[in-house]
Amino acid sequence: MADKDQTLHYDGPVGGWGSVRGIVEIAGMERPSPMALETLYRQNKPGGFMCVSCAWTKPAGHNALEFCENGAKATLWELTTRRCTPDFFAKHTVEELKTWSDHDLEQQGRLTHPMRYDRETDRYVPCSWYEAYSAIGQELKGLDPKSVVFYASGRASLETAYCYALFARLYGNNNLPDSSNMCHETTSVTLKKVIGSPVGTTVFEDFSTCDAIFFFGQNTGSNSPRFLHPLQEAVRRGCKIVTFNPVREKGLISMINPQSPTEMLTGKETELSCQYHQVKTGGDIAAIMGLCKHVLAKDDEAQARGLSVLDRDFITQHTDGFEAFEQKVRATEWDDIERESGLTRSALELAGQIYVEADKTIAIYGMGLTQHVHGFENIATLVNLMLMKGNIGRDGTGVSPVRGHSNVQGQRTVGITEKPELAPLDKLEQLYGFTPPKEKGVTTVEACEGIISGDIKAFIGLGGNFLRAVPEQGAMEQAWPTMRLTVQIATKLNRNHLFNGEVAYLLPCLGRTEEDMQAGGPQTVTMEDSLSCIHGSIGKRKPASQDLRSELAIVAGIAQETLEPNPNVPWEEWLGDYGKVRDAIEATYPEQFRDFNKRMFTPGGFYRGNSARERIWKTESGKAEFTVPDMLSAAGFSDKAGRFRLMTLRSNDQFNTTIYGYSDRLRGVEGTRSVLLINPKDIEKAGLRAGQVVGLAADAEDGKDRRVMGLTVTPFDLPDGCVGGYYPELNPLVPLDHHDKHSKTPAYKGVPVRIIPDA
Ligand SMILES: Nc1nc2c(c(=O)[nH]1)N[C@H]1C(S)=C(S)[C@@H](COP(=O)(O)OP(=O)(O)OC[C@H]3O[C@@H](n4cnc5c(=O)[nH]c(N)nc54)[C@H](O)[C@@H]3O)O[C@H]1N2
Ligand SMILES: Nc1nc2c(c(=O)[nH]1)N[C@H]1C(S)=C(S)[C@@H](COP(=O)(O)OP(=O)(O)OC[C@H]3O[C@@H](n4cnc5c(=O)[nH]c(N)nc54)[C@H](O)[C@@H]3O)O[C@H]1N2
Ligand SMILES: [Mo]
Repeated sequence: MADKDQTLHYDGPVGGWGSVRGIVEIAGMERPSPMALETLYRQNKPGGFMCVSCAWTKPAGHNALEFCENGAKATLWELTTRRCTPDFFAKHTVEELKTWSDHDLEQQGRLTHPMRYDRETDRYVPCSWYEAYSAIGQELKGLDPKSVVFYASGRASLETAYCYALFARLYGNNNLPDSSNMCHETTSVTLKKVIGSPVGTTVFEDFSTCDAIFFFGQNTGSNSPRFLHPLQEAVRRGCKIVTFNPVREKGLISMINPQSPTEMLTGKETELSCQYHQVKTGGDIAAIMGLCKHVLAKDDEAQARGLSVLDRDFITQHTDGFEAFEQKVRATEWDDIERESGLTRSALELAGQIYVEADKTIAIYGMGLTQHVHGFENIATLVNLMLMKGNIGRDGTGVSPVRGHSNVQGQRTVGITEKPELAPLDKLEQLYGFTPPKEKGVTTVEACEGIISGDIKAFIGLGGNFLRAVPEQGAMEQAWPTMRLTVQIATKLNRNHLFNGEVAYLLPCLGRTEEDMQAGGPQTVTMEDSLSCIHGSIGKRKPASQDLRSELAIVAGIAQETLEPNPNVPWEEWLGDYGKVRDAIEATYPEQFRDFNKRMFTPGGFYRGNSARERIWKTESGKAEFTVPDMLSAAGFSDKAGRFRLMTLRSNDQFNTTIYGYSDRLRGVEGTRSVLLINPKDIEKAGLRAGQVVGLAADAEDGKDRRVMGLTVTPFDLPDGCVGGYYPELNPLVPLDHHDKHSKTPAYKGVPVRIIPDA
């Protein structure tokens, strides 16, 4: 029998008292500083600061409290009164800290001093900022620029991101991978190819006029909860939501708005999805082909009556490749679609009918589509579906990837990219009088390959927990210390900081909620949300320690010690007044950042524009492109006896590798993260029993030994042959070469595994 404590079956809606309790619990654990609540009130509002959690948009007509359970957790996490000081590091060797959990490491609180790793004593020891900058500069000067990686996790502001990318190029490389390479890179590559714009085309107002919203593999309730409000409003005015997800995620089933006193008191919940399809992991291409088949069938019927379901004018005028795609859809058999999607023809026809009847449809997606070997085809097939009825570039429509980190999209916008063709190199040359490197830089996966092979000799991390977030953890942890230089700019201690190159520094920075005082006074920073709106953000809290520096100061500090002086790159002036960095961003991207300083506090942000939304297609053909998928499964491997498809999931109680606690309230998994979620039929078939402890081994063709032990078999409602567990604990199972073929985004949602005894 399942241990009740381990699988509490939570049947309530998302939001409601559960989410308030979530905030209160985290507030208890983090011991936030006084005035933390005042800070929460200012979250996501003009003149306030932008949430450090997800990238969901910050609407102009904001709620009294424009934050959610998880945004509050992220803010309180930053405002903790706990401090991870030099005393702490004096007490613990790094080897000892490796035995601690991710949760316990971050629970030590905010880093307070710049630290250098001392190999002899295996401890971090305090150092001065000057020592750190000059030692790092010396090292960088001695290295071949090709062997240095400048990683960014998607939080740093547009100002810091711009400076960081410029620094890397002045230094001599495009080695600027970021967390996006593990996340929505599939989006950037696919959407750029098929509609000519690397980001989503929907804007906030579209949610008030659309007739249907199709959701693929995005877990709104946990990962972008403020998005539930416009969804709730859409449903109330009659919009239909159809969801495709192997997991029945509570957030997409129903919600109670925790900010509505009446809903809280009456417990009245809104049903969100009118149809919920538990597609097989990796089964979306097949499912979407099924929807397309239904659209064509209905169009054939309509044609007989002189009507049309397809938007033929749009297809003729704006798209390329429809005939080939149409042929492929007609030639695809329902039997194959049913087998690969795990859904029945009649279920797909029901979903397809909503699409046929809706005049305006928005398609939403997340990691369930991007993190597969054929992630490109997942997204491209979804775009095909949208193009059939002209659902791109018209009010109330669009394809809308939901981004992760709060400024991950923006970092790409202002130059953090390993793809030189995406950076305005000519402009940089003209503005700063140097020859920017033209050679392609490394993606996250290529950076890992380089670290393992020894080609990469230095790693600078602007935030994040790279080593914990990437695939192939075993080999990566072994290879990491062979690097010459590792530098981590961070707010809290994490597992990556326990693996160090020969020369290693841990540099603590200000968080976004904190006052950033520079020579020219307190500074403002900006970010871009998931719907391409740019917002200003002012931190007002007293910094966690007087020895912290802003991220921009740290980047400028290292850059100045590394590069020859260049009168066109006035680091000191920029540092004294971030407005001047914004002027530089405007000079580099005049169209998108016109009047940047004037517009940054526009309520709701200012929209940076999107050509595809205007039906201007910056693609090879000059049109929106239908593509023909060569496969129906995105998994990229065949099924066989004993092999399962593993999805690595986020719980409601984590932000990426930051583990707030052990309560995945919305899925009813409590008290542990070491679980193997698997359906009761598969438990029986595999001869297991609920509560038994097992291990997982990667079932990759290369035969390498990759395993994670100590997982409790936990009955869970999943499609046959699909199992789930938590990221990042299961990352050692993901082979490095298991990634989307086009973008190299790791296929974290479709890992072939076998269940092994826990011996
Ligand atoms: N609280 C909180 N918020 C976050 C984060 C966090 O960790 N915690 N992380 C942030 C970041 S960086 C990101 S990128 C986003 C991530 O947000 P999401 O895009 O929602 O990513 P995940 O939670 O990894 O998985 C999304 C969903 O995909 C489903 N899924 C898995 N495989 C498949 C499949 O093959 N097909 C389909 N249709 N669905 C599938 C899973 O069941 C899950 O519901 O959230 C951001 N916001
Ligand atoms: N198996 C599996 N692996 C995955 C995923 C998955 O779904 N499954 N998802 C992938 C995705 S979508 C992403 S985005 C990556 C995330 O990868 P990363 O972005 O590299 O990881 P995070 O966990 O977000 O980074 C957390 C750390 O950031 C630091 N930090 C927090 N706030 C700040 C700040 O304001 N400034 C600075 N400088 N540092 C700060 C803290 O030290 C904290 O420990 O993981 C990827 N890995
Ligand atoms: Mo992400």
